[in-house]
Amino acid sequence: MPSHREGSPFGASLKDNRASLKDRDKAWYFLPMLLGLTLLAGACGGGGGPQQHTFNILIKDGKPVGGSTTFRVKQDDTVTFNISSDTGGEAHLHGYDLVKEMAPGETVAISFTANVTGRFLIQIEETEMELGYLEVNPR
Ligand SMILES: [Cu+2]
Repeated sequence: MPSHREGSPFGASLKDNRASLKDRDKAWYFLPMLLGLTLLAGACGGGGGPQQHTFNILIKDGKPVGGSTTFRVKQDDTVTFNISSDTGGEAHLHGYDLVKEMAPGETVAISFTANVTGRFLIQIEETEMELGYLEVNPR
C-alpha cells in the first residue's frame, strides 16, 4: 500500500532529501542574480559613494567651444576641470571661489571636492565670458 510506505521512516527521509536538494538548486539560481543586481547598481551609481568627474573646457577666441555648458555632479563628488585657452586669462569658479591663471595654449586643472550644493558660474574673469555652470546636487 502506498499510504503505508509514506508513513515509514524511510519514506520521510527520502522526502527530506528531496527538499534539501531543491533548496540547493534555488541557491545556485540566486547567486548569479544577486551578482547581476550588484553590478547593475554599480553601473547606475545608485546609492553609491562619491564619484570622480573630469570635465574639459576648451576656449577659442575667448569663447568656450560648444558654448556654455552645465556640468552636473553630486555632493562630495571629486571634480576636475581641465581648462585651456588659446588667449590665456583667469578662469574663475564662483561659489568655491577657485581661480586659475591660464597661459595661452596651456591646460590648467582646477580640482576640488564638491562639498557645497548649488549652481556656480564658471567664467573668464577679465572678460566675464561665461564658460558654464557647475551644478552640485544633493546626494
Ligand atoms: Cu568671476
